[in-house]
Amino acid sequence: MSSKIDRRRFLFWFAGVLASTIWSSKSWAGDRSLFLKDYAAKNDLLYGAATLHSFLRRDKDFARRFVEECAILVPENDFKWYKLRPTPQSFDFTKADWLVNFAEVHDLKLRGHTLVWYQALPDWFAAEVNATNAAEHLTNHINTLVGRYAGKIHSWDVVNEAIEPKDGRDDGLRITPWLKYLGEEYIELAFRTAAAADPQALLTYNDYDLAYDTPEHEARRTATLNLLERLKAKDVPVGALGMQAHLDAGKARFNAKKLQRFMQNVADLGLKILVTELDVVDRSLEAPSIFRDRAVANIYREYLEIVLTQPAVIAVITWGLSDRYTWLKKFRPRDDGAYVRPLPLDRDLQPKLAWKTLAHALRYF
Ligand code: 9MR
Repeated sequence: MSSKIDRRRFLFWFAGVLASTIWSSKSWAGDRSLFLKDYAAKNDLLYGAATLHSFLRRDKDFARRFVEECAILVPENDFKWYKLRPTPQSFDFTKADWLVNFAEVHDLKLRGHTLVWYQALPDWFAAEVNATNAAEHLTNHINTLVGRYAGKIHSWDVVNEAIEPKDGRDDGLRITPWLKYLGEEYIELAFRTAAAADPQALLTYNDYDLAYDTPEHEARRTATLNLLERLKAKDVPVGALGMQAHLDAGKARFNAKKLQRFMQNVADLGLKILVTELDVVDRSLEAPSIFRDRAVANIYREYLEIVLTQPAVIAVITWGLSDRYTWLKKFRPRDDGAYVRPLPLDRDLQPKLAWKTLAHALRYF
């Protein structure tokens, strides 16, 4: 019995290895004439990825592949408060400027991420910011940063992750320093300030855990929609919803109808939708990469087949491009120590099944 299973497992594994060898062979890669951004463009979509200034600057192969595959770049960390604000009075734009220039030179659109978040704040924040000066800190940060790059940013994540139903408020808002000091109005203030500083940029509300058919995700969908409705009712200049989509190949599945209804409700408010931080955790999957790659690619396909039916979607952005550089290496490491494989390209910058799935979904859905 067990030897039969072993034999079947081996054959399955062998077929997989064969397929992956053929798939990732140089000849295939050499024949490739279209990249993810090209498939997306055929369907009026933008494809892009998040990355760091340091990866692009010191890894020339990665930078070349980034420019080949992507039409839009998201600074994964370099536009956050803790990277930009050495002191309460000052800004250090060295890395942000480098990225803006890189995007310009390589004809990439650029997303700003992120203006108002409760995480990634500088060390001085807690001691410095209080109810009296919070509004001034918020508007000064937004005016300076958004104003500096006005006209060069495709879209700004103005407010990030402002919802947390588990915090127990009726409106589902997350209890953050901004909420504590300024009340719900901090959200409106942030959007209005950003719109005045750069009237051209698409202003986005960005959040996570919106995809699955679970009570937690349903609660966040409801609270998010309610927030967007309140903002629109007050003519707050919010232009889009960012759905992060950090998915997990080992977790709950989608309910196409519920997700599509949510997205339709968002679209009915006159908002665009961006998939802003797509990746797929492979932590709970068995070790051989061929199994993992197939499961991860399936999640990409399932998710995109649902969300890309919504015409309000304008962009699909993965949180990283290659498994060489992914936050999940540190934040969701595998117990067996194997490299995590959540992204379209492998560590050698070669396309995986997830790449093929993305290309197909971007083109045809
Ligand atoms: O990937 C980012 C990681 O490198 C940072 O350490 C972390 C804190 O700044 O933020 C990660 O990106 C997050 C993004 O900014 C907002 N959505 C969730 C992302 C993953 O945690």
